[in-house]
Amino acid sequence: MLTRRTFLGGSGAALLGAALVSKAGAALLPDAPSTASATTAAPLAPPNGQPYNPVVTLNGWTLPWRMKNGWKEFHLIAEPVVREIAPGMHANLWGYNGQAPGPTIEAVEGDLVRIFVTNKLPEHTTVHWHGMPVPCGMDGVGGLTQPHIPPGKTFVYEFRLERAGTFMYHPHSDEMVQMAMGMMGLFIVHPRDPQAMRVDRDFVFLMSAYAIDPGTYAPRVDEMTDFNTWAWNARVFPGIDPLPVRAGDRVRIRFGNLTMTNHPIHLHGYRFEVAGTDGGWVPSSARWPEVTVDVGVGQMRAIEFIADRPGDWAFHCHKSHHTMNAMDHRKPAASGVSESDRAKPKHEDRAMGGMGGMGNMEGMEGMEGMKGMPDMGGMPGMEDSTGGMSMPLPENTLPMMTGTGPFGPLEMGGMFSVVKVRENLARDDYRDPGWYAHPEGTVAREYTVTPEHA
Ligand SMILES: [Cu+2]
Repeated sequence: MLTRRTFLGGSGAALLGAALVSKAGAALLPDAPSTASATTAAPLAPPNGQPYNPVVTLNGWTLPWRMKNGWKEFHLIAEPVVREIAPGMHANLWGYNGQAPGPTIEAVEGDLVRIFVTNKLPEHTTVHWHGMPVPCGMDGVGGLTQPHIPPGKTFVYEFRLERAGTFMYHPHSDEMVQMAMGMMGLFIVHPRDPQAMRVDRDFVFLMSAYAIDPGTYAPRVDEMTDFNTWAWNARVFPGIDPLPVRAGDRVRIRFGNLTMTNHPIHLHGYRFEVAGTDGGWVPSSARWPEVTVDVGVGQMRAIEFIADRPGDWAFHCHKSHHTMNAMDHRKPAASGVSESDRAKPKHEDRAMGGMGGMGNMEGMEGMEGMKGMPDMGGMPGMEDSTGGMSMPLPENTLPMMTGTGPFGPLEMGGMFSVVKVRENLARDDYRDPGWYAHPEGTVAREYTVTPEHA
């Protein structure tokens, strides 16, 4: 084990650790690349350092770095951002380098990393490296292991990456507010040996949730339980990009949960094994087949499977209210259903214009405020699924159940995407291949009595 002094190369400046960077030093800070885009960036092949197989961050990107005297230097800027949650809805969040979640940091087991954090928020912050073995003073717990980073200041974190795995970063400073505002990111530490734990496609995303009232743009940060926007990488269906996969690929999907409840994540068409947790890789002798894995608060799971069944396979949280977008329980009637109509027996309720298209909504209170039945003008890919009823949504508000597939409305929202497994996809092709062309005779169809069957 390196001593702290040799580990830091004996540099007096480096020994400041998670400390303030002086004004003179600020000119030497690495670039802090930023993006306004919420689309999935191509994997960033490492331009220097130890080779590795980069991950693909769903609706996200990887932060470039510079090498300096053997250190990988990254620069995070904590700042207010505007995130497109899905076409038709933007949220005023807090994040890093132009987006929330922040960019994925990728490096290699054994690397020395130096991460500059500049605080452009209106309040103090810190960065905690969730799950990572770091010196205690680099753990980022404001007040406990370091002073909070005041607005306008830059701190530096330095540590060696001791263990490969999937980690997260988030503030440990006014935490409830800053996490509710979307401050989080992924930190992937690749194995030193590029052949170890090798897969063909390696997707990552973070689960986050917000309380954004219909018609508004910013999360309510005092919310403790009643979140209404269930997101993967701060996107909701149909804003979440699909996961294109080449038939025969070994696929890994890693997901971390920084919401305030658990998410049973379910993949159709396959069984998978949990190959990794926040604690590291799971030995193959300790794995078992699953089709759903529950991810607790603050946990990470990495699932792996061989993509040997072509198709468009649904991939989603199995809590059905997490595959829907916001509905408003508090607003006055927006559906045109009066309080007296609402009190009518259910068969009368169903007879009311168009409500049948909502599916069976028995037992759901607050029908009068539901936002599932919008006027969809100008929102591509989100046709009204109710077949008739149409009323204006508040501005900046997504329909509750939305998305259109090749066979009609999907009636989904929130934490839902599609793993698209295709023959003849190029190794590095992550473009949406469109909808699956089912072989003839393999799609469920209406049964009709024909003379042969009679
Ligand atoms: Cu969920």
